[in-house]
Amino acid sequence: MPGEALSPWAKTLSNTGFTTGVALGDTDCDGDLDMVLGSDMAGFLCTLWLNDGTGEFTKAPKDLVSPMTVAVKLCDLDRNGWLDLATGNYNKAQYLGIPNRVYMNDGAGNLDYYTTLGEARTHGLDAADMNGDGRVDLLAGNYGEPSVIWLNQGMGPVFDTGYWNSNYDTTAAVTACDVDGDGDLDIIASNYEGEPNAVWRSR
Ligand SMILES: [Ca+2]
Ligand SMILES: [Ca+2]
Ligand SMILES: [Ca+2]
Ligand SMILES: [Ca+2]
Repeated sequence: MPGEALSPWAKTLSNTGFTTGVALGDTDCDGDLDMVLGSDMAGFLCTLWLNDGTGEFTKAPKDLVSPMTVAVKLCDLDRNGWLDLATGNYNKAQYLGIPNRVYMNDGAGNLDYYTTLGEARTHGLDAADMNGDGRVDLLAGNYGEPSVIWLNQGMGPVFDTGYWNSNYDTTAAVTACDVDGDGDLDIIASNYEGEPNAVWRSR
């Protein structure tokens, strides 16, 4: 109701430690939003939390073996109606790139490791159909090296890259959106270390 105060409702999930990424989506197709948490600390894995429909979350039995995950993104990569997961990974302590990962939903709500995507210092992820072919592509914003669009070629899916490279910016987050209203998706990259943020317009 307009003007009505929100009821205080603070709650915590059991400790997963050093969480750096969160994504919400209905991973088990039961009508409520579930949650994936990523952690960039060595020794902590990604976790999937299932919603009982009232906002109470229970951790799925199986953790996702995705090391040093800074960003998580849920999206339907194979267009079967079940949300899949991409994780952006980065060894911050050693300033090293490590492979990003893709997990496919098995159609029962389980996210199974599927493939890696490159080896970069990925800090930000987004998912959108960048080339308008109906398949969701993945954007990886990388820190101190070129950022990349992974084009979804279907057939599994298989990914191809080279579609978009930025400068060697210290990119911390990326998002795809149509900023100039011409019907195609552009990209906003937010950069760290005092660098200008950037808007990349599709032409
Ligand atoms: Ca659900
Ligand atoms: Ca899927
Ligand atoms: Ca596409
Ligand atoms: Ca545009």
